[in-house]
Amino acid sequence: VLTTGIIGLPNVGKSSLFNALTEGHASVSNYPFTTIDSNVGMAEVPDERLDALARTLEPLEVTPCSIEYFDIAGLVEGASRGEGLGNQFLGEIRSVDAIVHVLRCFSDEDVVHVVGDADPVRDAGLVETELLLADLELLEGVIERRRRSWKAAPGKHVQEEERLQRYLEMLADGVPLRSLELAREQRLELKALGLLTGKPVVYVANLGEEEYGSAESAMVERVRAIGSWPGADGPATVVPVSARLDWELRQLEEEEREEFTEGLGLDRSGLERLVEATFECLGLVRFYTLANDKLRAWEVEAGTAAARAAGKVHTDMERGFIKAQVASWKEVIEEGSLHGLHERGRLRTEGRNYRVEDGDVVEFLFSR
Ligand SMILES: Nc1nc2c(ncn2[C@@H]2O[C@H](COP(=O)(O)OP(=O)(O)OP(=O)(O)O)[C@@H](O)[C@H]2O)c(=O)[nH]1
Ligand SMILES: [Mg+2]
Repeated sequence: VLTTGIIGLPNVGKSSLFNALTEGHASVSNYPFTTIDSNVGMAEVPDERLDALARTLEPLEVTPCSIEYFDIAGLVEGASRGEGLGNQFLGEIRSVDAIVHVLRCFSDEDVVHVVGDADPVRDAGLVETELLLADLELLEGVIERRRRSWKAAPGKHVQEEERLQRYLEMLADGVPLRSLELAREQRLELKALGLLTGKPVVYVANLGEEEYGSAESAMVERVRAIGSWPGADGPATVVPVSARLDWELRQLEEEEREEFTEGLGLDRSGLERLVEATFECLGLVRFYTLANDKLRAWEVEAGTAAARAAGKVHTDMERGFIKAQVASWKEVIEEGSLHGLHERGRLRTEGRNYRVEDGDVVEFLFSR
């Protein structure tokens, strides 16, 4: 499954957000460093298309995609040198796919701010510096260890050596590795090395209740400007939430929740938007299968070929792939059933190299 690490300064609302996302029970208090041992929880990915398909097809079982969240201790300046609790916990999120960086945009005198007033851009800078320093230290260690094999086989690892040295220089210049445009293989290498600044980031602007839902907060605009940092290639992805309120909303019955969300002037909860942004920053699309009366959502990288997507469902399906029968989720809903589309010859037949599109409903045919 997809994994995500929630980071930020202490007392910015990380555990509140975690609870809202996972219906979890992490402790939340107005003291900094409430979280010491990290919390881990799964969240089902809210999916309106899946819900609509389920209403139409009335399957026995519905399984959405899920995301695993790690809620770690607050980071502080110097965390990478072992200050506070942060550094030791950074290790726990080295293997995640994406980072959710929570920024405190609410003012509340009852909730201590470890640095001063609400200033999300300054806070983001402090945390980013800690990530850069942690990566610098990690990469120096890696290079140190690899140097021996580089020496043992001169000329054989030139590219690797140059690449890692280039990363090291970037980090030393304060440029996060996520700003690099890399081929898939190299992105996987960054992930395998556990380099934090190489992971995509979604910024969460944790707004006060009164600001939530108001068209566009000035704070959110300021956070978006984080994208003008060295190496950043455009405005940052920012999702406004109100962690405390979203958590309260989450605990309501669905009908009541919809009423409240509408009353706040929101089309969807911040949590749904966050999940969507996470999928987007990872370049993932969702497709759906209906087999044995079980409807299920799957995530794959955009551009994944049908045969490979079939392998996500079952390895046998990739090996024995014959063809895929495909319709968009909207077509299925319009028709009312896959069978109906089939009867009327409206299911497209696609080969193994067909690139699965977001929202496809796919039936794989394969030989055992
Ligand atoms: N007013 C207001 N308070 C909030 C909001 N979100 C969180 N808080 C409060 O902020 C305090 C800290 O929340 P936590 O979720 O524990 O924050 P954290 O980032 O996990 O903190 P540490 O684990 O100590 O790093 C709690 O008192 C929350 O109720 C919000 O949107 N508005
Ligand atoms: Mg916490």
